[in-house]
Amino acid sequence: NLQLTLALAGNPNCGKTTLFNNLTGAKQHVGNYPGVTVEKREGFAKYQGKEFLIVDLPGAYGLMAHAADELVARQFIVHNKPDIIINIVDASNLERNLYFSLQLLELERPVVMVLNMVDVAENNGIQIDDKRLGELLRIPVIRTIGRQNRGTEEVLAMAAAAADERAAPGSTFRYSEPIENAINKISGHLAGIKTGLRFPRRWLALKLLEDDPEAREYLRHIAGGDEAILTAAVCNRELDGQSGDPALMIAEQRHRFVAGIYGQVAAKTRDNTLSTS
Ligand code: GDP
Ligand code: K
Ligand code: MG
Repeated sequence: NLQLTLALAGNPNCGKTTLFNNLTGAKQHVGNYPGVTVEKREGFAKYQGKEFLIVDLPGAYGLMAHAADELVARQFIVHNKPDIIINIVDASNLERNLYFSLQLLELERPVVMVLNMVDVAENNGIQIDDKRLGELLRIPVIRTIGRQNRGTEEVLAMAAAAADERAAPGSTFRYSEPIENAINKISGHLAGIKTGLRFPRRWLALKLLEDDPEAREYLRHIAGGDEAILTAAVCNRELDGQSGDPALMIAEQRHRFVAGIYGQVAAKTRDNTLSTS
C-alpha cells in the first residue's frame, strides 16, 4: 500500500486539530479502532502524488498507562505502527511539551516534530532555534503557524521524506547510572525471549521500573516474561533502598533533561515583562 499513515501526537492545546484540519480539509471522518473505546479522528491528504491517512490522537501530557487518553495514544503508536508520528509542540510552551516528546521518542518509532505557535512564542519574546532542537533530538523539525495555515505543505513534504528515507527513530535519553544498570539487567532477560516483542526492550524495561501495569500485564502472558518482571522487582527494591523511588527518579531526570534542551534552544528576544499581551 502506497498510503502513508501519519499520527498526530502532542499535548492538549498545541494545535493538533488545527493542523489536522489544515492537512485534511473536509476529507475526514471519525475512526473507530478495535480494542479502544476512545474515538480518534482520521482524514486524508494528498501531496505530490502521495496519499496520507492522518490520525488525530488524543492530546496527552505523557504516555503513562494510568491515564486513559495517554494509553490510547501510546497503544495506537505501538499496535498500529503509523509510518510517521508527527509530534506537534507549542513553541510558546516548549519545555512542558518536550516532556511528552521525550516519552514519544522512547517508543523508538520515526518522529518528526512540528514547532507550532511560533507567532505566539515570538509575541512573548521567545525565539526557538529549530535547527538546534532537531540536532539535539535527531529528528526533523519544521516551524508552523497553524492558525494561519502556514507550513502545512512542508509538514507533508517532511513526513513523506522521512518515510522515504525510512528515518531512524530519534535519540533516546540516557538516565543516571543506577537506572541504566537496572534497564540493562531487565533488558538482558527480555533479550532471551524468543517470541517477537511488541514493544522495544529498553522501553519495556523502563516501564517495569516505572511500575507500568500494561507493560507488566503484557510480559506476564509471554514465555520468559516473568523473569523480567521478577528482575525488575529486585531492581526496584534495590534502587528504592539506595537512591529513592525509581519512578520518581525517572520523572525527575526527564524533567532535568528537557530543561537542559530548552535552555539550549530558547532565547529571549526581549524582556517580556514589558509585554502587555
Ligand atoms: P489541540 O487541542 O491540540 O487540538 O489544539 P487546537 O488545534 O484546538 O488549537 C488550540 C487553539 O490554538 C485554537 O484556538 C487554535 O486556533 C489556536 N492555534 C493553533 N495553532 C496556532 C498558531 O500557530 N498560532 C496561534 N496564534 N494560534 C494557534
Ligand atoms: K491555546
Ligand atoms: Mg484537538
